[in-house]
Amino acid sequence: MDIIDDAIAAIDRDGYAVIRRLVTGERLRRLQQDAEALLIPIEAKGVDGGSITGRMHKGTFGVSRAFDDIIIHPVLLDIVNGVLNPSRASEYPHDDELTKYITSLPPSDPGIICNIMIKDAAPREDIRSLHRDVRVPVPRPHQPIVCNSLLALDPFNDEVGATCVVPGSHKWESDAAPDMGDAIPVVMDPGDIVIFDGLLWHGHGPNYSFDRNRRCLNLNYHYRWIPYFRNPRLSDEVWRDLPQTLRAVV
Ligand SMILES: O=C(O)CCC(=O)C(=O)O
Repeated sequence: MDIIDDAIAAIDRDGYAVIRRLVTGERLRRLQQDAEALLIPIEAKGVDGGSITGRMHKGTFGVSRAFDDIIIHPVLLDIVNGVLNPSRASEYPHDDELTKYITSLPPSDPGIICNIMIKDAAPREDIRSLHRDVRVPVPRPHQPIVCNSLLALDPFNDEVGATCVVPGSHKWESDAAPDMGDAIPVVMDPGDIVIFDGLLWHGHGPNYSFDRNRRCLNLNYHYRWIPYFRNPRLSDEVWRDLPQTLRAVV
């Protein structure tokens, strides 16, 4: 068992895995700076009620080359390809319905695509409610079709709104949302990454601090046939210069 197999087994069993220190040192500092430069204000829910100014950046791949090497980080890609590999995944009760649904769709490239955005939990920002990232009309549970991940750019802990997960909930049949009290925080240092099955119930806790942002890169890998999350098209000039491994997943 190595780090990749361990992570794939944990995602299969618990719905999520954390890889420590995926990015470190100078590379991490540049990621923090590049993410900070792109974040734009949005309206968010405050812990004291009412709205506050939060921050986010969507469509990141279309405007920045600063994260390309992270999208194709070999450890991350090996884990994602393992999780989203139908012959490697365990059997789930509704795999047949999933196959039937996929064959009913117009033919599509069978590959995997990554959508990248930057997320923040701003000081005094309230929770992101628990949710699943998979919305296809197939009964649950079924094989993973979305493998989401959040690369911490700041410390993730109970004070600043860590991502929280309900372990094992990717195998639940019911789509009834669990209580926030059922979720546990994913405590991480900057450079750590949490990778999870899109069927796992997850969200983030409140950022109680007055002055600490909780930023992350959100890399969402999923099958191309899923009709959401599309990357903006790049100009031919930019596209030509991208490595083939990257072109295959964007
Ligand atoms: O920002 C977080 O910690 C949670 C993000 C999330 O819920 C998602 O990407 O679906």
